[in-house]
Amino acid sequence: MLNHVLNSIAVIFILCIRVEDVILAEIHVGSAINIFSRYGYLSLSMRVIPRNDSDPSWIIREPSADIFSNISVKQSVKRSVATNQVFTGDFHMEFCDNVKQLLQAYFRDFYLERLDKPWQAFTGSWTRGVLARYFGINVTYVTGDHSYVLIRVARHRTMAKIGDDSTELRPDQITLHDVVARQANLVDPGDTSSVIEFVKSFGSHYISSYVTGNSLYQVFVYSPSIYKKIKERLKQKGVSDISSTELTSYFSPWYAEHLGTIQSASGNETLKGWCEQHLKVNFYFFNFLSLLKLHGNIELLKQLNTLLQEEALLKLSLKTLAPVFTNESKRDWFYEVIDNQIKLWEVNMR
Ligand SMILES: *[C@@H]1O[C@H](CO)[C@@H](O)[C@H](O)[C@H]1NC(C)=O
Ligand SMILES: *[C@@H]1O[C@H](CO)[C@@H](O)[C@H](O)[C@H]1NC(C)=O
Ligand SMILES: *[C@@H]1O[C@H](CO)[C@@H](O)[C@H](O)[C@H]1NC(C)=O
Ligand SMILES: *[C@@H]1O[C@H](CO)[C@@H](O)[C@H](O)[C@H]1NC(C)=O
Ligand SMILES: CC(=O)N[C@H]1CO[C@H](CO)[C@@H](O)[C@@H]1O
Repeated sequence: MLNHVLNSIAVIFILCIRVEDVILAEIHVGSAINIFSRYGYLSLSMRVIPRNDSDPSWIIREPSADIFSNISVKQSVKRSVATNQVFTGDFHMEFCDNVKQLLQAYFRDFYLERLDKPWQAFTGSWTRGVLARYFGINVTYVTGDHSYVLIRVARHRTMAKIGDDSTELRPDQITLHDVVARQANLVDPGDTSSVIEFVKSFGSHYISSYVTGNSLYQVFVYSPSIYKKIKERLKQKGVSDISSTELTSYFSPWYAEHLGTIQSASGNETLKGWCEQHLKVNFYFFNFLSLLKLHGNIELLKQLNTLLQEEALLKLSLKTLAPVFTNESKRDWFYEVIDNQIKLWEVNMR
């Protein structure tokens, strides 16, 4: 049985390439993608981390299929995020006990239905060296002996979703292209390959919502004992109740073992220059760049509000294609096969 399922995965892996009928120039809510075709490698087809490629214009280039007819007309809402504030987006600080929590934190806003560890779909293939490069830290600190704080400032640009409030699609709300409906009808409870065929042809998930924009982020590395002290202190006091000197000290080489370089999700070089110019901190005899300098600095946030353009994917929600199956027993069987595949991937990738 296990062997059979493993074979099926291999089949998906090879044949998925054929789904590339439609390559989206623009991301589009309602498009279906096959997450199994690039499990562990999704950061190659979705711009979520600074990449070094010659064409910076794409945000998602995952092969996708249009399966819902009229979904964009009837149900998708796409709009620019309102900008009546100094800065439109969020500023976050996350405490991460270990590397796994750091990955989890970075991909906190990426939801893939039925996956317990959605971040693995993006990071499963990363080596320590790749991870270090993406997070802007020295690879010697990517070990079990360190803890991390991730600071991130994200500027939201466009938000798209299906429906007005809920992102839930019900079978009675959708119309399928005929070819999709026909193959959905061929799914036969008990027959794994009928689901595999369907997924291979159209996908496993559809895009139910996303947010684009750009972000700056920085990773601070600590020894676990110092990390615990700082975490405890900030938990008791709150960032805004601590003097700026004290706060600066925690995010300086005084306490941190290592300061990561400031990265942008899109890898934009212009932003790098801006950071070097504006985010310098002098603290006693230390000179370094810190995102914390933005904390409460209206003038700098105002500038960033303009500089962070629509260049990367900041949030994503993928839902399974289950609503395609109006017949309940077919739908349950779809879930069962999908869940098995996901479990195998999550076990096999680390
Ligand atoms: C980016 O790619 C260029 C050309 O392939 C290479 O010279 C450069 O070192 C790369 N930079 C990074 C940060 O990987
Ligand atoms: C990384 O850290 C090690 C040990 O602290 C050091 O020897 C090495 O030069 C550093 N590498 C880079 C690229 O900074
Ligand atoms: C990088 O960001 C700057 C400032 O917002 C912008 O002018 C420039 O077009 C961006 N570059 C790329 C390659 O997107
Ligand atoms: C649902 O599908 C099953 C299996 O293909 C079939 O036996 C059953 O009649 C279908 N139910 C309905 C209401 O069409
Ligand atoms: C298949 C389907 O529902 N097509 C409709 C899509 O929307 C246009 C414009 O509203 C209609 O004319 C089509 O009939």
